[in-house]
Amino acid sequence: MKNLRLVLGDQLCRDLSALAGLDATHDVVLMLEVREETTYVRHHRQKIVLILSAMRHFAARLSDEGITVDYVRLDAEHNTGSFGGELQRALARHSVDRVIATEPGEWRVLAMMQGWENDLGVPVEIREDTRFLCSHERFQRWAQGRKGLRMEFFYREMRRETGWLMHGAEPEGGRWNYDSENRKALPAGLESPRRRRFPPDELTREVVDLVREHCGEHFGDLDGFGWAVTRDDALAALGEFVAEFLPRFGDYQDAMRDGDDFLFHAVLSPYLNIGLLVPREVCEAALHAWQEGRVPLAAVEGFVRQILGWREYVRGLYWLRMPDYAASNFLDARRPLPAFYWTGETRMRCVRATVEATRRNAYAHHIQRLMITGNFALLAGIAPAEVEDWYLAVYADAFEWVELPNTHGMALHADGGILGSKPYAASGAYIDRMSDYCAGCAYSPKVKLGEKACPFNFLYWDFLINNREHLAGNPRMAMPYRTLDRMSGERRDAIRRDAAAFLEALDAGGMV
Ligand code: FAD
Ligand code: DLZ
Ligand code: SF4
Repeated sequence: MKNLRLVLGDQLCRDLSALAGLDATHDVVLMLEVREETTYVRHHRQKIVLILSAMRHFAARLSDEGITVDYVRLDAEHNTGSFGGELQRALARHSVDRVIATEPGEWRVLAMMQGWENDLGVPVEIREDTRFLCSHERFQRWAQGRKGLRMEFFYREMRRETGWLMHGAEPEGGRWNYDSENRKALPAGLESPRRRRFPPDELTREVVDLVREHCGEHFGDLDGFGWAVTRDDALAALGEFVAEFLPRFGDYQDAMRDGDDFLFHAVLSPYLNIGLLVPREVCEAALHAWQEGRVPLAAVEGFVRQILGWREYVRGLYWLRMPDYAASNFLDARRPLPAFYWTGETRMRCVRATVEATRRNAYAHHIQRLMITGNFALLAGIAPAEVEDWYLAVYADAFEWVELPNTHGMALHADGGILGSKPYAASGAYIDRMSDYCAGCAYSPKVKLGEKACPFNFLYWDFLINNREHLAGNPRMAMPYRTLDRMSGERRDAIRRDAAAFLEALDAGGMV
């Protein structure tokens, strides 16, 4: 039997289910660079280079093994620009009995894939993506019959199942979660170590030129591209992270510093999400360092929680709830996305710094995504779909299965609390405590009203006022509503006035 085995740009893993049982004498691996995928949102140019270059390196690795790879380049003559169109052309080139694919990471692509058998008249086998630690079936079993789908309980079950950080039936150290120890601000003199970047080789330089030519209007710097595009280099990045950064990952997980773009974070999400690394080996590398006494328990627990907990949980939730999940808009947020999400032109230094870092690196760490750009979008009532398109475009690690629950659920509370028990809304005081942004800002986090006031301050209270009917009944919001209700009527009026003036200027495209 001759099979055509499709490998997508975020499936660059030698153990991919679509490659299982491959017979190199007959089978052909098909890889497709297509315009539709580079433009369904205007991806950051580094993200496109990362994916296309990693695809080309992966194809070369398969060829070196003696596997036949049919690789269609973006600028190939007659490239139709879509997966479906290119698969049809490939079927005319190869007479095969069957197409084998691994399920994609996005609902949009799964819907396409499910139509191929009918449209193309060839059997299409869609296999489960076995790179994850929790299968769809396992997640559904966990979710079944539960009133709330809190990540913490899912995580505990996964800890029990993997045996990671367990001492018999008990969590290592007696606690499941060391989150409360992961919220330190950065001490003034503490520098994060220099992080290795991977200078582009000839193949990557070719892709950089291609992307410069074809995606000129896309967001994002191309100069200084330094992502790993091979498994070997991604493994080197993992090794460096575990040795140099992980020991302090827990302590400063929530900190932000202007100009220090990566701090003690892993910066491994793009590699995990496109298949250069798999979650099991990443967690095991961290656990091994802890077993050898090189990493404290709080740091390794914090890290494992992100991957075994959050990453698996958001994927489970995405596939459990899609396609309806994306359509909800619990807080009825409708404002268009402000232009400064693309230009960075705002007087709010925290937002400007986050957008500029995003443009430089196709990366911002979790707290910048959640508590700066996400928090602003939540407080200002930006329409979820517009915010989601932005997140999907600008980060190298953004694929809908992971981007959507984080944006729609965690940052915007647009799912009405399926993912998070309360909105992550915060005023300027939080940002001031966790970063150095406020010191150089045109606004002051200490000032609550008037021209100098930090917009996050009055927008925070205005958000609570506007969303009282949706949020006041939430026990976790009781305290802020009590504080709001203790304010004088004049103070509340002043908050509303300042917020309205700010939002009017925002809508008019003024410099805010
Ligand atoms: P670290 O902070 O060092 O964490 C280690 C690893 O844990 C990451 O590599 C990642 O694989 C995993 N992880 C951590 N937090 C999460 C999370 N909340 N959900 C899933 N995995 C997590 N992550 C993406 O991979 N793709 C996205 O498109 C994406 N969009 C996001 C949008 C918003 C609004 C928010 C608030 C978060 C988003 N995240 C996304 C989650 C998180 O911000 C990134 O995974 C993280 O910043 C990646 O950087 P890192 O590798 O340095 O992670
Ligand atoms: C994101 C992306 C881009 C920019 N380009 C391609 C491509 O040309 N070919 C490809 O196979 N995949 C690409 N991808 C990744 C896909 O968009 C991704 O596989 C789907 O979104 C499913 O997760
Ligand atoms: Fe951001 Fe407000 Fe601080 Fe300025 S004062 S950096 S707007 S939190």
